[in-house]
Amino acid sequence: MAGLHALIFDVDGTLADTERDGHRVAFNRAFAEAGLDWDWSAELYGELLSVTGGKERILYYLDHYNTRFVRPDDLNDFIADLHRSKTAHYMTLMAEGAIPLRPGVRRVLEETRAAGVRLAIATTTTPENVGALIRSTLPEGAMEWFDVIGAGDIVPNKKPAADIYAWVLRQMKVEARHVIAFEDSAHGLVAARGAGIERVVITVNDYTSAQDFADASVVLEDLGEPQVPATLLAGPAPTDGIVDLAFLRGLIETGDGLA
Ligand code: XBP
Ligand code: MG
Repeated sequence: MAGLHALIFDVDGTLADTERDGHRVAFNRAFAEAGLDWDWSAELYGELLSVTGGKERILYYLDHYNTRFVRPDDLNDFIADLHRSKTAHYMTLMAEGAIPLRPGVRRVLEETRAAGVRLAIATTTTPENVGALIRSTLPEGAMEWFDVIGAGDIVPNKKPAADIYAWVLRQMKVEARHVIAFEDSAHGLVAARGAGIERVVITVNDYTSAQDFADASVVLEDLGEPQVPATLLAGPAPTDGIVDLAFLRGLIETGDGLA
């Protein structure tokens, strides 16, 4: 039996629904502060999410949606400055407690950690943003719950490239067959599978629910809470609609799942 040794969590859309009311709002505040008339609607933002990484997303927006913008000579510096400002706005939003964790996330973190399962993070967003979300939603000291936090520009290629998951696996010195990844998007699923992680739990959100999750182990609306079971979209059903340690161990040990 393979055994469950570690869980690796994506952040945006998975731990919390941070995209529409967190990152998008922070981008717009940074644009306004820089005197730009750019305004990313919730709908446009859904299209921009096809590119991961905030700096990469701004460039994609200029290349495809705002081609008339007169670019400064130092475009990369200009984008990096805008993105720094966006990160500051995002951290302010998190400190104000703008976004809660998704259902079941804290329960799964606490239950698995108590059982000796190691926790880690693999995300495209910045380390500052990860810290801001964790500090605003979990008890003091919760950063220490995570053995490894893989975030932002520490790898050359962002999701759907496998780099960040491969980096986290290397840092943890854990084999992919002992790991379950948690993701909300097809890009994230491809990244995890690309690093050799065969078990991936998908919790969809409004931006990702129509994406292709055929390679996932299970697809749900969320992780479920007692009295508030999760809706199952594909794969094996967790008992009482609650993703818990026993269900996760089952995914690893029986090889149940779509993939
Ligand atoms: C998240 C992202 C990030 C955030 C913005 O992807 O694509 O770019 O939208 O964060 P994932 P930054 O959930 O797959 O990690 O602006 O800090 O990049
Ligand atoms: Mg995500």
